[in-house]
Amino acid sequence: MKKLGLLCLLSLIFFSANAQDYAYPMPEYTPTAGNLESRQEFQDMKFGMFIHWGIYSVLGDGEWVMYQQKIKNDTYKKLTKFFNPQDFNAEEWVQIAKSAGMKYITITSRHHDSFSMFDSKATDYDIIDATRFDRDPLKELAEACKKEGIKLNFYYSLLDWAREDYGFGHKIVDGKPVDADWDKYIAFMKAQLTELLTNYGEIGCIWFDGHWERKKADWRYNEIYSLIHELSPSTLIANNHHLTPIPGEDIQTFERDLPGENKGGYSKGVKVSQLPLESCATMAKSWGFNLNDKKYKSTKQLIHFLVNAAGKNGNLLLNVGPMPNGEIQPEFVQTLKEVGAWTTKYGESVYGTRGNVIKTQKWGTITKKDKVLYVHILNPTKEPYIFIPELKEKITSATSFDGKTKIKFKQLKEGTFLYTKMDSNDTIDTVLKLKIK
Ligand code: FHN
Repeated sequence: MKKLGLLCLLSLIFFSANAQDYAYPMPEYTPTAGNLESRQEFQDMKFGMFIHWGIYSVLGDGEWVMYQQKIKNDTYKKLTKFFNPQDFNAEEWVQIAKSAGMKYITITSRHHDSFSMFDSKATDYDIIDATRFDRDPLKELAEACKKEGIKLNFYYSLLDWAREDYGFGHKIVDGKPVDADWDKYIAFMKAQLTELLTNYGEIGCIWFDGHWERKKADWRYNEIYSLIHELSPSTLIANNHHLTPIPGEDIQTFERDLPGENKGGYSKGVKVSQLPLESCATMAKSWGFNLNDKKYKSTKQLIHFLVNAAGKNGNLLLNVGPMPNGEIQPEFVQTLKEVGAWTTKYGESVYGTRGNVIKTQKWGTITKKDKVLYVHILNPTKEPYIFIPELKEKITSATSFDGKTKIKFKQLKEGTFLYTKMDSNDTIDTVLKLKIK
């Protein structure tokens, strides 16, 4: 019942998705050459690990536990005393991501609960000042990522349930919360973003979240985005506001959905833009560690998500919520290993590809790299062929993925027939290669 109430509330919050609703000044923005290059690199990477980790993990009830269990801030703060993740090993996390085939990591630097998971001089409510852990996990992660060639991105919550200057729940008048200190809050965020962009090496992306809680506020993106682009022009900005992107942003995100879809309920009316696209998804239901969440997605489901995202020209940012001891739960590690076996074999058909070659079909989708089309048969047909509509490119040859078996095809004006045996040994995805002119 509690969950149903929350769902209703969220769907109300997310109902409107019109970028024009945001009526405040935006930065004058022309991306630098370095920024445009980062966008290409981002698109080439295709697969990233999302990490939701905070003191909430102690309660094992997801990252919204403070809100859902109506825990007052003074009580919630006691969690800092129990958070001492002695088994945290940044190298291990990076290895798990890397062997799954993930090329980047996006980690929560501060979530809605207000707690900063990094050493921040802008607040004492951070991992160094408020816990006995006495280590900065983002610093350790930044070092491990650098060593292993993994890009590091920071999630940053705009919404804050605890700070007085934010004034959670206060009415918004003239773009600001009444009886709070909006100027101070904006200055605080700018100070933290400056820390995140100057103390952790090169950061691939700042990934904002929480705008949707305050749609009528002036978030001062003109200042915030300009600050980021000035401090680090190649760093990309994503904002999970569930709107069509607004000026100054470099990536468009889709929560629990493929680009252009709205099955998750967060993307109603959202138009797919020309920016690099990214879908984020959970491995079970929850983002933050949830002891009771056993709704694990299968390896096959996750690979299909990755391939379908690539087919729609997007990346997949797949989430893990580490446990309070600092480890990623074994169920996720196992599934990621299996995903890794697939990406090791078929990665070529995903990394560096672009999508939107055809509309997604019942049987699957297509990705493209240079003069090769990768046909992904995700749902084998009953007929001994598949039909590919709308294909403009002239096919010169069709083979199995390993190139060893030739495949008969007939290319007509209306589309192409590929006479293929669906590989019953490979029920996840039968990948075929079409060479084109
Ligand atoms: O409220 C958050 C949620 O906790 C999580 O961080 C997801 C990730 O996309 N975003 C928000 C809901 O839109």
